[in-house]
Amino acid sequence: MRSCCLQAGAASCASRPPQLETPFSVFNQGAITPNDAFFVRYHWSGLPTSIDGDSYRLRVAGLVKAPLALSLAELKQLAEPVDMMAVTQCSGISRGFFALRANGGQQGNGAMGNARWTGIPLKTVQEKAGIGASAVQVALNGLETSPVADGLDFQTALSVEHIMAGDVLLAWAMNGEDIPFLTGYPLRLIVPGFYGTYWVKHLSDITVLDKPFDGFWMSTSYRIPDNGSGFIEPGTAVDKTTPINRLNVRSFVTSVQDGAQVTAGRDLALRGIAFDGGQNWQEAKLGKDLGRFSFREWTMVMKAPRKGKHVLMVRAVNRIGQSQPMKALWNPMGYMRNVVETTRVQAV
Ligand SMILES: Nc1nc2c(c(=O)[nH]1)N[C@H]1C(S)=C(S)[C@@H](COP(=O)(O)O)O[C@H]1N2
Ligand SMILES: [Mo]
Repeated sequence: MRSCCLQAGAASCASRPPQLETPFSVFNQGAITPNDAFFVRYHWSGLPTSIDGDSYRLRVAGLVKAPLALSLAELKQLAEPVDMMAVTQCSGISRGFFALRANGGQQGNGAMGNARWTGIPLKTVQEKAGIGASAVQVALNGLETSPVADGLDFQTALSVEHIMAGDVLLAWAMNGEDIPFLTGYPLRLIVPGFYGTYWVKHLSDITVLDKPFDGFWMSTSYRIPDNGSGFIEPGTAVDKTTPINRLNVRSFVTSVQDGAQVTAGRDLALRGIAFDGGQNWQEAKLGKDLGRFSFREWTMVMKAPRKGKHVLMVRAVNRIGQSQPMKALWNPMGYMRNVVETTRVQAV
């Protein structure tokens, strides 16, 4: 595809940006989330309604020896393409389930997805531009703008060190097709193991900086308590914060819905998904390993449940012993929810 648009003749977005969650049943169909069911989230409604893949350029500027303006064709020539399975999850996923309300979109569990991304390491482009020795961070901006004059443009930043580690990708394909418009056509940043806020869509500008980026979405928003866990007791004060970063451990039952009826006395096959910020799973009954940043399917059999109510719980533990709390942990922005999920079933 040479260009992509929202819808033929679409005028522009309404005053609110599109927010779509993946229907939860999709997660039971496999470890890969299909392109047409992938959740969508934007901060501002000022999206372009069509993007021409031929005239698109990725600009690299700031503290570099040679500023760049690369076409998609040039980018694809820069290095051998890399394929990577990786989960993205909105920082505020499941926020709507907190008993103590947290500000922001009241999301359910559908603000996540796992896909196979194809692209080249951002590191390759940085090396081509030649990063200055005093470079500290890289600011990342996409094509959309705020519809209001004083709106704070959505930009995030990553450390030079993180990018130079090599696993951050500039991706043009998702599950073998061009990245769909609302998922970031024509180029999206893939930051494996990190929350969605860094996965900038319609990436157009990369600016190398000699100090930490001070834009609103890094300096004020998307920050968590800087206390190791990122959580605090409701009602206590937060003294220091740090930008949200790695995904924590999470798992779900996908085959049975909360409140479902099942047959008493007959084995109940259960399946689901689990993931974390890039550690490997150690437990048995796991599905195919699609890589350490991917969803991992799991299955098990619940031996002939007796008649009556049962509560199913799923809990993942990674290789270094990190797991999920039994009671939801909290922070003022409602980020990073990873409580052990419960699915109630009635055996009849
Ligand atoms: N250009 C752009 N990229 C963006 C955002 C945005 O508002 N604009 N939101 C970020 C956030 S907070 C999330 S959770 C993910 C959502 O990705 P998706 O829409 O593909 O699900 O995109 C990230 N990248
Ligand atoms: Mo997000």
